[in-house]
Amino acid sequence: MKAECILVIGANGQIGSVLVEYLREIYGLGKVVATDIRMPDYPSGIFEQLDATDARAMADIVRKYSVTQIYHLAAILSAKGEQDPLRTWHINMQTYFNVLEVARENGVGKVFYPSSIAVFGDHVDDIAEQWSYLDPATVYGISKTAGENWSNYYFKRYGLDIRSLRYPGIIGYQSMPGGGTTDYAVDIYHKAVNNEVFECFLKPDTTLPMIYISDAMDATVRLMEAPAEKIRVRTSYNLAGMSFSPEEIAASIRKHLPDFSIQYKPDFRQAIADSWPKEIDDSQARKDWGWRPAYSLDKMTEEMIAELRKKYDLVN
Ligand code: AKB
Repeated sequence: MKAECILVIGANGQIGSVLVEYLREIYGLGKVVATDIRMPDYPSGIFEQLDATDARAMADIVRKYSVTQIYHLAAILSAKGEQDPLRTWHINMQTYFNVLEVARENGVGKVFYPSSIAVFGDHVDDIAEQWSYLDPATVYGISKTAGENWSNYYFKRYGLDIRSLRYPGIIGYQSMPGGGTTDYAVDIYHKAVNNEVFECFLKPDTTLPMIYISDAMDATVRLMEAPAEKIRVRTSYNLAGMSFSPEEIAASIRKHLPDFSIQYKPDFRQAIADSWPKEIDDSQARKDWGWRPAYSLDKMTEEMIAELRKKYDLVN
């Protein structure tokens, strides 16, 4: 059996920084090559600086380490992407085309492509089904929809084993998100444990699909480890953890921190959130490769508060 060597692109981001550690625990420290355009604050394990728009540099790293799997996490997210739509399209698509071509030309066995609930738009009411219509409202969502279709094309045309999840908003204590519409649901915990008032950029009743980071890591590796014949969706799988609104997460936090206070000041991100579904039907993922989330809102809140208290040294 060929030994795995995994390349993670965008390793310093919200998902990447946690995923690299998770993969190293599973496959071994020397088997995961972390790359990012920025140097990490605290390098550990193998790290290479990589601008993923540079296909030649990416190919050099793939050959240097005999890479067998690529997790491509670099992207500009929904809210930040709206500031410069053409640049967002360029970065999100060029980096993915490079991954697809480098993987194809160098015999990389598997590719992970993160898609998003941002692929859904106004034609989905409250619940997004696996095969709901995709009419994204943001350039980030348009790029993810295109990426899903390119994944399917490379699978069908070249047999490249690409697997993908439509991530909801991801919430974790280890790292901060940047440039997303669901970011409020991470920031709120940081403000709460530090006894600060939280100013929310969404309205109180804006329900969005979310997932706890441990569930997101489990889903990602479970999908990548599933036998190829179980993977029946080659665009991207719907993935759900939980759904809640700002007023519901605030109520969950108040069970631990009764004085927590939230104020609402909706901005341009409200329109993005309004274009997304409230809930995701992930029954196809459950059926095909046995996906089950472990975290509810309250279970996540308990862990987030405990971990952030440790992080901020607020244990007693
Ligand atoms: C965002 O808010 O842009 C991301 C996403 C849902 O893909 N977290």
